[in-house]
Amino acid sequence: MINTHMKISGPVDEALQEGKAVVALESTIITHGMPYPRNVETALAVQAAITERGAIPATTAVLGGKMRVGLSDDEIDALGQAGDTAIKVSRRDLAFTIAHGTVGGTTVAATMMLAAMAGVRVFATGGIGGVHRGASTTFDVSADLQELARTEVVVVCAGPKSILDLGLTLEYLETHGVPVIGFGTDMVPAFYSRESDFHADYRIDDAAGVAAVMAVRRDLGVGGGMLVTNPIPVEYGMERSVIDAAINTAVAEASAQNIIGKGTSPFLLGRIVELTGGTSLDANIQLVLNNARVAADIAIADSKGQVNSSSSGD
Ligand code: PSU
Ligand code: MN
Repeated sequence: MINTHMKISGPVDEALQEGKAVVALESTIITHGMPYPRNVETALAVQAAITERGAIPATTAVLGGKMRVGLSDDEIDALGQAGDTAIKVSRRDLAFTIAHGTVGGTTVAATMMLAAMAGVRVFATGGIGGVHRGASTTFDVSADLQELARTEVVVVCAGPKSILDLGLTLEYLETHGVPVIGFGTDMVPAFYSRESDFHADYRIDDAAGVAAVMAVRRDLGVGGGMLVTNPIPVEYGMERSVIDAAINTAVAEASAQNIIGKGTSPFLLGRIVELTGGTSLDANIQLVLNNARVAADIAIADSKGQVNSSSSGD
Protein backbone atom coordinates (compact mmCIF):
# COMPACT_ATOMS: atom_id res chain seq x y z
CA MET A 1 0.00 0.00 0.00
CA ILE A 2 2.73 2.41 -0.97
CA ASN A 3 0.23 4.71 -2.67
CA THR A 4 -1.39 5.54 0.67
CA HIS A 5 1.89 7.11 1.71
CA MET A 6 3.19 8.47 -1.59
CA LYS A 7 2.16 11.39 -3.76
CA ILE A 8 3.64 11.67 -7.22
CA SER A 9 3.26 15.07 -8.92
CA GLY A 10 1.21 15.43 -12.12
CA PRO A 11 4.14 15.93 -14.51
CA VAL A 12 6.19 13.10 -13.01
CA ASP A 13 3.23 10.73 -12.96
CA GLU A 14 2.43 11.50 -16.59
CA ALA A 15 6.05 10.97 -17.65
CA LEU A 16 6.19 7.63 -15.84
CA GLN A 17 2.92 6.46 -17.41
CA GLU A 18 4.27 7.33 -20.85
CA GLY A 19 7.65 5.69 -20.25
CA LYS A 20 9.46 9.01 -20.55
CA ALA A 21 12.77 9.80 -18.92
CA VAL A 22 12.58 10.91 -15.28
CA VAL A 23 15.48 11.89 -13.01
CA ALA A 24 15.10 11.75 -9.22
CA LEU A 25 16.74 14.43 -7.06
CA GLU A 26 17.39 14.38 -3.33
CA SER A 27 16.52 17.10 -0.83
CA THR A 28 19.00 16.70 2.04
CA ILE A 29 21.30 18.68 -0.23
CA ILE A 30 18.65 21.44 0.04
CA THR A 31 17.91 21.18 3.77
CA HIS A 32 21.33 20.23 5.13
CA GLY A 33 23.84 20.45 2.30
CA MET A 34 23.84 24.11 1.27
CA PRO A 35 22.92 27.47 2.87
CA TYR A 36 19.72 29.38 2.00
CA PRO A 37 19.05 30.84 -0.56
CA ARG A 38 21.67 29.17 -2.74
CA ASN A 39 20.24 25.77 -1.87
CA VAL A 40 16.91 26.75 -3.44
CA GLU A 41 18.49 28.49 -6.43
CA THR A 42 20.58 25.38 -7.05
CA ALA A 43 17.66 22.99 -6.69
CA LEU A 44 15.64 24.97 -9.23
CA ALA A 45 18.59 25.31 -11.62
CA VAL A 46 19.21 21.56 -11.42
CA GLN A 47 15.57 20.87 -12.29
CA ALA A 48 15.82 23.32 -15.21
CA ALA A 49 18.99 21.61 -16.48
CA ILE A 50 17.16 18.28 -16.55
CA THR A 51 14.14 19.75 -18.32
CA GLU A 52 16.38 21.47 -20.87
CA ARG A 53 17.98 18.13 -21.64
CA GLY A 54 14.58 16.58 -22.35
CA ALA A 55 13.86 14.67 -19.14
CA ILE A 56 11.49 15.31 -16.23
CA PRO A 57 12.95 16.22 -12.81
CA ALA A 58 11.48 14.58 -9.70
CA THR A 59 12.74 16.17 -6.49
CA THR A 60 11.80 14.01 -3.50
CA ALA A 61 11.02 14.87 0.12
CA VAL A 62 8.66 13.96 2.95
CA LEU A 63 5.96 16.59 3.44
CA GLY A 64 2.62 16.51 5.25
CA GLY A 65 2.88 12.82 6.11
CA LYS A 66 3.59 11.71 2.55
CA MET A 67 6.57 10.69 0.48
CA ARG A 68 6.61 13.19 -2.34
CA VAL A 69 8.05 12.62 -5.79
CA GLY A 70 8.03 15.87 -7.78
CA LEU A 71 7.72 19.17 -5.92
CA SER A 72 6.45 22.67 -6.76
CA ASP A 73 8.89 25.58 -6.68
CA ASP A 74 7.16 26.84 -3.52
CA GLU A 75 7.65 23.50 -1.82
CA ILE A 76 11.34 23.55 -2.72
CA ASP A 77 11.61 27.07 -1.32
CA ALA A 78 9.93 25.96 1.92
CA LEU A 79 12.42 23.09 2.27
CA GLY A 80 15.27 25.49 1.67
CA GLN A 81 14.00 27.84 4.35
CA ALA A 82 13.40 24.99 6.78
CA GLY A 83 17.10 24.09 6.46
CA ASP A 84 18.31 21.89 9.26
CA THR A 85 15.06 22.26 11.21
CA ALA A 86 13.86 19.62 8.74
CA ILE A 87 14.58 15.99 9.57
CA LYS A 88 17.45 14.48 7.62
CA VAL A 89 15.63 11.39 6.39
CA SER A 90 17.53 8.20 5.65
CA ARG A 91 16.08 4.65 5.49
CA ARG A 92 15.93 4.52 9.29
CA ASP A 93 13.87 7.72 9.55
CA LEU A 94 11.43 7.38 6.68
CA ALA A 95 8.44 5.79 8.42
CA PHE A 96 8.75 8.09 11.46
CA THR A 97 8.77 11.23 9.36
CA ILE A 98 5.67 10.05 7.50
CA ALA A 99 3.84 8.92 10.64
CA HIS A 100 4.66 12.12 12.52
CA GLY A 101 3.90 14.45 9.62
CA THR A 102 7.26 16.20 9.98
CA VAL A 103 9.20 17.88 7.18
CA GLY A 104 12.00 15.72 5.83
CA GLY A 105 14.86 16.22 3.40
CA THR A 106 15.65 12.87 1.80
CA THR A 107 19.25 11.62 1.73
CA VAL A 108 20.66 9.56 -1.12
CA ALA A 109 19.45 6.41 0.64
CA ALA A 110 15.88 7.62 1.15
CA THR A 111 15.73 9.18 -2.32
CA MET A 112 16.73 5.84 -3.83
CA MET A 113 13.89 4.20 -1.90
CA LEU A 114 11.33 6.76 -3.10
CA ALA A 115 12.63 6.59 -6.67
CA ALA A 116 12.41 2.80 -6.74
CA MET A 117 8.89 2.81 -5.25
CA ALA A 118 7.76 5.34 -7.87
CA GLY A 119 9.49 3.54 -10.76
CA VAL A 120 12.26 6.09 -11.37
CA ARG A 121 15.54 4.44 -12.34
CA VAL A 122 18.06 7.29 -12.46
CA PHE A 123 18.98 9.77 -9.75
CA ALA A 124 21.39 12.73 -9.76
CA THR A 125 23.13 14.23 -6.76
CA GLY A 126 26.40 15.90 -5.77
CA GLY A 127 28.08 13.51 -3.40
CA ILE A 128 27.02 10.30 -1.68
CA GLY A 129 27.64 9.42 1.94
CA GLY A 130 30.28 6.75 2.52
CA VAL A 131 32.77 5.32 4.96
CA HIS A 132 34.02 8.20 7.09
CA ARG A 133 37.65 8.69 7.95
CA GLY A 134 38.33 6.99 11.25
CA ALA A 135 35.44 4.57 10.70
CA SER A 136 37.50 1.73 12.14
CA THR A 137 36.81 3.24 15.56
CA THR A 138 33.62 5.31 14.98
CA PHE A 139 31.79 2.79 12.74
CA ASP A 140 30.45 5.80 10.80
CA VAL A 141 29.38 4.27 7.51
CA SER A 142 26.58 6.01 5.61
CA ALA A 143 23.35 4.10 5.02
CA ASP A 144 23.69 5.33 1.41
CA LEU A 145 26.13 2.49 0.72
CA GLN A 146 23.80 -0.20 1.99
CA GLU A 147 21.00 1.31 -0.07
CA LEU A 148 23.15 1.18 -3.20
CA ALA A 149 23.64 -2.50 -2.42
CA ARG A 150 19.93 -3.26 -2.25
CA THR A 151 17.93 -0.77 -4.34
CA GLU A 152 17.90 -0.79 -8.13
CA VAL A 153 18.58 2.85 -8.97
CA VAL A 154 21.52 4.36 -10.84
CA VAL A 155 23.06 7.21 -8.85
CA VAL A 156 25.08 9.85 -10.70
CA CYS A 157 27.48 11.73 -8.42
CA ALA A 158 30.84 13.51 -8.61
CA GLY A 159 32.56 10.84 -6.54
CA PRO A 160 32.71 10.55 -2.79
CA LYS A 161 33.77 13.78 -1.12
CA SER A 162 37.13 13.51 0.58
CA ILE A 163 35.53 14.15 3.97
CA LEU A 164 35.21 10.37 3.54
CA ASP A 165 37.78 7.62 3.30
CA LEU A 166 37.57 7.06 -0.44
CA GLY A 167 39.50 3.78 -0.40
CA LEU A 168 37.33 2.22 2.32
CA THR A 169 34.17 3.49 0.61
CA LEU A 170 35.18 1.71 -2.59
CA GLU A 171 36.03 -1.48 -0.68
CA TYR A 172 32.60 -1.43 0.95
CA LEU A 173 30.88 -0.98 -2.41
CA GLU A 174 32.88 -3.83 -3.90
CA THR A 175 31.93 -6.16 -1.05
CA HIS A 176 28.27 -5.34 -1.64
CA GLY A 177 28.42 -5.78 -5.39
CA VAL A 178 27.95 -2.13 -6.35
CA PRO A 179 29.82 -1.23 -9.56
CA VAL A 180 31.57 2.14 -9.65
CA ILE A 181 31.60 3.53 -13.19
CA GLY A 182 34.00 6.29 -14.25
CA PHE A 183 31.98 8.42 -16.66
CA GLY A 184 34.50 9.49 -19.28
CA THR A 185 37.34 8.80 -16.85
CA ASP A 186 39.54 5.93 -15.68
CA MET A 187 39.85 7.33 -12.18
CA VAL A 188 37.18 7.75 -9.52
CA PRO A 189 36.76 11.52 -9.24
CA ALA A 190 36.91 12.95 -5.71
CA PHE A 191 34.07 15.47 -5.81
CA TYR A 192 35.95 18.82 -5.82
CA SER A 193 38.80 17.37 -7.85
CA ARG A 194 38.62 15.38 -11.06
CA GLU A 195 41.10 12.81 -9.89
CA SER A 196 41.88 10.55 -6.98
CA ASP A 197 44.33 7.73 -6.38
CA PHE A 198 41.68 5.13 -7.22
CA HIS A 199 40.63 3.43 -10.44
CA ALA A 200 36.97 3.11 -11.35
CA ASP A 201 35.74 -0.47 -11.84
CA TYR A 202 34.63 0.34 -15.39
CA ARG A 203 35.01 3.32 -17.65
CA ILE A 204 31.99 4.23 -19.79
CA ASP A 205 32.12 7.26 -22.07
CA ASP A 206 28.48 7.88 -22.94
CA ALA A 207 24.94 7.64 -21.60
CA ALA A 208 23.97 4.87 -24.00
CA GLY A 209 26.76 2.72 -22.57
CA VAL A 210 25.37 3.09 -19.05
CA ALA A 211 21.82 2.37 -20.26
CA ALA A 212 23.07 -0.80 -21.99
CA VAL A 213 24.47 -2.15 -18.71
CA MET A 214 21.26 -1.18 -16.87
CA ALA A 215 19.26 -3.23 -19.36
CA VAL A 216 21.45 -6.34 -18.95
CA ARG A 217 21.33 -6.04 -15.16
CA ARG A 218 17.52 -5.92 -15.33
CA ASP A 219 17.42 -8.97 -17.61
CA LEU A 220 19.65 -10.87 -15.20
CA GLY A 221 17.86 -9.70 -12.08
CA VAL A 222 21.15 -8.63 -10.56
CA GLY A 223 19.41 -6.12 -8.26
CA GLY A 224 20.97 -3.23 -6.37
CA GLY A 225 22.25 0.04 -7.73
CA MET A 226 25.19 1.36 -9.69
CA LEU A 227 27.28 4.41 -8.96
CA VAL A 228 28.17 6.60 -11.93
CA THR A 229 30.98 8.96 -10.97
CA ASN A 230 31.16 12.03 -13.17
CA PRO A 231 34.12 14.41 -12.75
CA ILE A 232 33.53 18.06 -11.92
CA PRO A 233 33.92 20.27 -15.07
CA VAL A 234 37.60 21.19 -15.56
CA GLU A 235 37.04 24.90 -15.06
CA TYR A 236 35.53 24.39 -11.60
CA GLY A 237 37.86 21.70 -10.27
CA MET A 238 39.70 22.71 -7.09
CA GLU A 239 43.37 22.26 -6.27
CA ARG A 240 43.64 19.10 -4.19
CA SER A 241 45.99 20.71 -1.66
CA VAL A 242 43.57 23.60 -1.03
CA ILE A 243 40.46 21.51 -0.54
CA ASP A 244 42.31 18.84 1.43
CA ALA A 245 43.59 21.44 3.89
CA ALA A 246 40.03 22.68 4.52
CA ILE A 247 38.74 19.13 4.87
CA ASN A 248 41.49 18.16 7.30
CA THR A 249 40.69 21.17 9.48
CA ALA A 250 36.94 20.44 9.40
CA VAL A 251 37.47 16.75 10.25
CA ALA A 252 39.74 17.68 13.18
CA GLU A 253 37.14 20.16 14.48
CA ALA A 254 34.34 17.62 14.22
CA SER A 255 36.36 15.18 16.25
CA ALA A 256 37.34 17.80 18.86
CA GLN A 257 33.70 18.91 19.21
CA ASN A 258 32.54 15.31 19.44
CA ILE A 259 30.16 15.65 16.47
CA ILE A 260 28.69 12.21 15.76
CA GLY A 261 25.97 10.34 13.87
CA LYS A 262 23.82 12.10 11.30
CA GLY A 263 25.22 15.47 12.32
CA THR A 264 28.68 14.68 11.00
CA SER A 265 28.19 15.22 7.25
CA PRO A 266 26.23 18.52 7.62
CA PHE A 267 28.85 19.86 10.06
CA LEU A 268 31.73 19.03 7.72
CA LEU A 269 29.95 20.37 4.62
CA GLY A 270 29.17 23.67 6.36
CA ARG A 271 32.67 24.15 7.74
CA ILE A 272 34.33 23.42 4.39
CA VAL A 273 32.26 26.15 2.71
CA GLU A 274 33.33 28.59 5.46
CA LEU A 275 36.97 27.57 5.33
CA THR A 276 37.22 27.94 1.55
CA GLY A 277 35.47 31.32 1.57
CA GLY A 278 32.62 29.93 -0.53
CA THR A 279 34.76 28.63 -3.41
CA SER A 280 33.79 25.08 -2.57
CA LEU A 281 30.08 26.01 -2.69
CA ASP A 282 30.46 27.35 -6.25
CA ALA A 283 32.23 24.14 -7.23
CA ASN A 284 29.55 22.06 -5.52
CA ILE A 285 26.76 23.80 -7.44
CA GLN A 286 28.49 23.34 -10.79
CA LEU A 287 29.15 19.66 -10.28
CA VAL A 288 25.54 18.99 -9.31
CA LEU A 289 24.36 20.70 -12.51
CA ASN A 290 26.82 18.64 -14.51
CA ASN A 291 25.58 15.43 -12.87
CA ALA A 292 21.97 16.39 -13.58
CA ARG A 293 22.72 16.67 -17.31
CA VAL A 294 24.46 13.30 -17.42
CA ALA A 295 21.64 11.68 -15.42
CA ALA A 296 19.09 13.13 -17.85
CA ASP A 297 21.03 11.69 -20.79
CA ILE A 298 21.18 8.28 -19.10
CA ALA A 299 17.45 8.34 -18.27
CA ILE A 300 16.67 9.26 -21.88
CA ALA A 301 18.90 6.50 -23.27
CA ASP A 302 17.31 4.05 -20.82
CA SER A 303 13.76 5.08 -21.74
CA LYS A 304 14.50 4.67 -25.47
CA GLY A 305 15.83 1.17 -24.84
CA GLN A 306 12.61 0.38 -23.00
CA VAL A 307 10.45 1.51 -25.90
CA ASN A 308 12.53 -0.46 -28.41
CA SER A 309 12.48 -3.69 -26.46
CA SER A 310 8.70 -3.55 -25.85
CA SER A 311 7.99 -2.72 -29.51
CA SER A 312 10.05 -5.70 -30.68
CA GLY A 313 7.45 -7.94 -29.08
CA ASP A 314 9.59 -9.75 -26.50
N1 PSU B 1 27.70 14.63 0.59
C1 PSU B 1 27.74 15.84 0.00
N2 PSU B 1 26.64 16.65 0.08
C2 PSU B 1 25.50 16.25 0.71
C3 PSU B 1 25.47 14.94 1.30
C4 PSU B 1 26.59 14.18 1.23
O1 PSU B 1 28.75 16.21 -0.57
O2 PSU B 1 24.51 17.00 0.76
C5 PSU B 1 24.23 14.47 1.97
C6 PSU B 1 23.48 13.51 1.02
O3 PSU B 1 22.09 13.70 1.18
C7 PSU B 1 23.87 12.15 1.56
C8 PSU B 1 23.95 12.42 3.03
O4 PSU B 1 22.93 11.13 1.27
O5 PSU B 1 24.55 13.72 3.13
C9 PSU B 1 24.79 11.39 3.76
O6 PSU B 1 24.68 11.57 5.13
P1 PSU B 1 25.22 10.43 6.12
O7 PSU B 1 26.71 10.43 5.92
O8 PSU B 1 24.81 10.89 7.49
O9 PSU B 1 24.57 9.16 5.72
MN1 MN C 1 26.99 8.75 9.28
